[in-house]
Amino acid sequence: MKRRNFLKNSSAATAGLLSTPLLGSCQEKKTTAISQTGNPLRPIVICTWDFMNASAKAWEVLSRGGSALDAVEQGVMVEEADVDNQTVGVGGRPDRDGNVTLDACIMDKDGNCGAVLYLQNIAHPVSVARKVMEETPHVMLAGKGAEQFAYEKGFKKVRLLTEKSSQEWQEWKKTSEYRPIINIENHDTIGMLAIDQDGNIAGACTTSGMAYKMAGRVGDSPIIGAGLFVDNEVGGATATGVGEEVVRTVGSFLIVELMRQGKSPQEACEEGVRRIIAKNKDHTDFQIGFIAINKQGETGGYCIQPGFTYRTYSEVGHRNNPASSYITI
Ligand code: SD4
Repeated sequence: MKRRNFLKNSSAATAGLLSTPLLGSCQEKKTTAISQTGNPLRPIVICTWDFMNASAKAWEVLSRGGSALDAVEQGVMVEEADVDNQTVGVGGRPDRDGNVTLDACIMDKDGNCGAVLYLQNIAHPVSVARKVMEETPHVMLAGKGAEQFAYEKGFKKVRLLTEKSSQEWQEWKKTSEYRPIINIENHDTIGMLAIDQDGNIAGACTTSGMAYKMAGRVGDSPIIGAGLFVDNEVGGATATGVGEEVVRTVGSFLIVELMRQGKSPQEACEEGVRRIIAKNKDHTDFQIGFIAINKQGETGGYCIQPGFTYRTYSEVGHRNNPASSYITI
């Protein structure tokens, strides 16, 4: 693959009007929300990847006056329940030992947050994270403690490993080579941000993490500030991709702080990616995608490798937006 770095952020704004992702696209674009009334665009939802059903569910909640918090929870639950999504919830790919372990977090307009890490046997980690936020004095619960808490709250024990994921794992074990495939195998985590009719922002992020990871490994997705951050005065950001790199730069918090200092969501995502690149000058063979939204309902997304897309749903339409990338083909 021939690669060339983007050196500038100045390309023309292009609204993402595509119903299918432009995989490998090297377009650079800025997605700017414009309300027909000229007021901040709300309600609105944005999520990583082409998760049409999840964003539609969140929109359904928002458009009947529901809160951003309910919208993001119910939106990402669609992917957690989808057995065909092998990177989130039921059907997720297991770790090296064949165990599916889930990470999720949620954050509300008041800066309250909850997270579960390394959770097994529970279909909806985001809802357990919400219970941690609302019904405990803690922010994070991990492993057996999180699972026990979930049962106490009425969640049912389910088998997360599907036949398909199990067979793929058996196949993987023949070589046991850990080689994440950019944009496909390991990168379909859903991070979602929403603004409701009252202008309040919330976010959620949920994943089964990197396929065939070491037992006990936790990525960025349940880490507040890394995989997700929301500040109701400013906006929110969330991430997908190789979690270790997002944690090292506290990516989502960084992006929200950059927006606080005046950057647009697009500019802030681009700077977030550049910080990661700066720490990995010789290691650009991995994917990170950031999305962000500000209080006005403006959105942005940026990634390292071509191929990342994100969904937006507002009065302006339901769109799959190809994100511009640091590396182009
Ligand atoms: C992780 N960030 O566990 C997650 C993986 C991911 O799309 O985003 N997959 O590192």
